[in-house]
Amino acid sequence: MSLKSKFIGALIGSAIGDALGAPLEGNSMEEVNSVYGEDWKMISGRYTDDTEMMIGVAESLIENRGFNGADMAAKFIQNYHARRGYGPGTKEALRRIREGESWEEASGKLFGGKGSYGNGAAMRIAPVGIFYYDNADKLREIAYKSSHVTHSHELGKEGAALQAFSIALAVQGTEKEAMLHDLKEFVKNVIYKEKLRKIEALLAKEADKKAIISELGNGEEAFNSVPTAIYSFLRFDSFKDAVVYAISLGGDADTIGAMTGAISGAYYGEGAIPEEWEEKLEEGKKGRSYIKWLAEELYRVKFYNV
Ligand code: F2R
Ligand code: MG
Ligand code: MG
Repeated sequence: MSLKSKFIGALIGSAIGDALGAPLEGNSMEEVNSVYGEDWKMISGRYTDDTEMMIGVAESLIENRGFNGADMAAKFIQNYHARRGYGPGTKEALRRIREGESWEEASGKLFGGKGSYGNGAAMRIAPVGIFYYDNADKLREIAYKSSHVTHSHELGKEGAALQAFSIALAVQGTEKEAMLHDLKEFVKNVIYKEKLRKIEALLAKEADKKAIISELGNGEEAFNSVPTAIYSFLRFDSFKDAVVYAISLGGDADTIGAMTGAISGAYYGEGAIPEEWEEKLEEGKKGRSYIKWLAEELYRVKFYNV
């Protein structure tokens, strides 16, 4: 499978997971499973803040041939539409920057000066995961820096780096068995190390959904959602099964769907994404064609530097 197909799969897969999970965000696993059976249809195809911010990350990397914090913050602000449903911390960080604070300082003022550990940095990280898929040190550096625009807490940044590295391993085509080992070597924070250990144990016994939610989480915190997305990807053998499972856990369904979709799309490539989902994903100025174009541009800049 071509690398270009993996680049497109990661970005479109993320947007599809987001749009598929969006109507279910905030519902419990029991509520989701009482309404949905086997047939998972894309309802509106509208994406949320997850994809709007991912678009900003991609645009900025392309225009700057790499990371530029002031520009990335500006892209987030230009693209911002409150109706996409942003987290309160991210909203506040972007307001501060819009009103003149520097992008380096704004996010550190949130949550009593601790910074955010929400999953808002991880949910948008797919462009970093594909662009730096072949350089783990650079990937970590840019994942931390791009997170810092809105998320300065160590756990928010580490969650984004872990998600980006999962996407990178998927682009490389790393065998699933080897992936957990590589992720454990990569991650620095003890909370994520423990979650990766739990993933291994849960995969070994095909645990039920209640156990996954209580052990890995389905919330808005990066440490309660990034590991859940990695688990969803590792447990299943297709893009569709992984993403449907991720969303069926309820809770932060759009975001866990987006992160599972990004890893799965990077692993299986665009061709493995159900056509009926891709066709239903919103079109328009920054819709599915634009997202595909961004992935192609990241590929072009990376490999041809033009
Ligand atoms: N905001 C939403 N969904 C609610 C509205 C959707 C509704 N359908 C609508 O249309 O209005 N979803 C999006 O937000 C999540 C990403 O959040 P982000 O960007 O990380 O925001 P924030 O506020 O920084 O963090 C999220 C929450 O985590 C807790 N938290 C974070 N850091 C904390 C700290 N240091 N101490 C204590 N708590 C902390 C807080 O509860 C934050 O609000 C995604 O789901 C995205 O889809
Ligand atoms: Mg969202
Ligand atoms: Mg969400």
